[in-house]
Amino acid sequence: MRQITVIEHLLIHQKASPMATGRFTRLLNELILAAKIISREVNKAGLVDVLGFTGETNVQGEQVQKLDDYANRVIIHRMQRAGVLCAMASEENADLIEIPDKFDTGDYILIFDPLDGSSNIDVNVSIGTIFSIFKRKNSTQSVTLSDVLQKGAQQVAAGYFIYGSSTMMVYTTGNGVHGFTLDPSVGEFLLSHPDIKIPEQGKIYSVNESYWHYWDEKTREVVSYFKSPQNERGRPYSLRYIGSLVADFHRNLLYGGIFMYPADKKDPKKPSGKLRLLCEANPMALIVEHAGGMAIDGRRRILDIEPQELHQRVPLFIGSKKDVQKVAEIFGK
Ligand code: P6P
Repeated sequence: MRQITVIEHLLIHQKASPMATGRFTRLLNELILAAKIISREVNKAGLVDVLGFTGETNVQGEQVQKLDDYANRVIIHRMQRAGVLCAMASEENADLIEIPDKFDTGDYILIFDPLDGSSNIDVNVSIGTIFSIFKRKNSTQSVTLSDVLQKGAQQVAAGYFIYGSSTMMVYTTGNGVHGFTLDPSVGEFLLSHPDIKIPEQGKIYSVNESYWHYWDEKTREVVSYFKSPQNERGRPYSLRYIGSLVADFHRNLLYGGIFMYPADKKDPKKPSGKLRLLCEANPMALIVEHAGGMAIDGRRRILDIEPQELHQRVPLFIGSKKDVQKVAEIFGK
């Protein structure tokens, strides 16, 4: 296959699209540079002292690992200088991240999880960076939270970087889902998975079954369906669960299957489960829909949910269309 970089692909396939503007290309270029820097650190994490915890906790109440913090700082540093953003929001930061006056600004908004799956960093399991891009509604006044709290269907682009056996970038601007693999010898992400489509029905279900006793009856019925020999496939789905959303999602996107993080009663402060709407569910939902799949919270389409707050959590059932439709059917009974 001819070597095609991300930017080349964007320009070739979206000449007429508003997404091929120089400003969006600039945004993507800076994000890609940040990912290359993070990839370098992740890949040598075992060799230098970036493992372990900083001793702080983030807005989610999670202990911040050094690489989490490092990835967050790299993305903020690079993207503040991109000259195309009016605001950023990170899973690691409680509030909106302003763009200092000394930098140019634009109309794009970047929401990101700098290093998702970070609890796996020390054991060399794939982790990832997730990003979601909006355009602000009005360009007159200074940016406010209402500019950022847009429903997922308004995203102009979304994607993730996965730092695994190789480093990949998977993203969509609404014209299909495309995967690029980093060739470290040239330092470029090259097209390796053009026009990804998720199989209509999978053979894999991904969920943390240790929460069984914290789930409601409908959720238990859903999970029982996928592990039952009496389901429509006539055989149980295989359970695959890494505990790293980007890795679990990426495998199911390519092979087919369903990832579930249901609401549960294990933490009264998190009745809607652990995953965040803005920096996890929305970007993954945009990707999966443009790959032919589906994403719901059990009843509602993820991309239709009007966010109420920056770090709002949401139950997530995402993957092959027929499998997610089965979830909707069970919850809808
Ligand atoms: P649990 C990682 O911390 C993360 O946010 C996602 O990447 C992953 O899917 C989920 O949490 C795993 O959560 O409760 O199963 O350990």
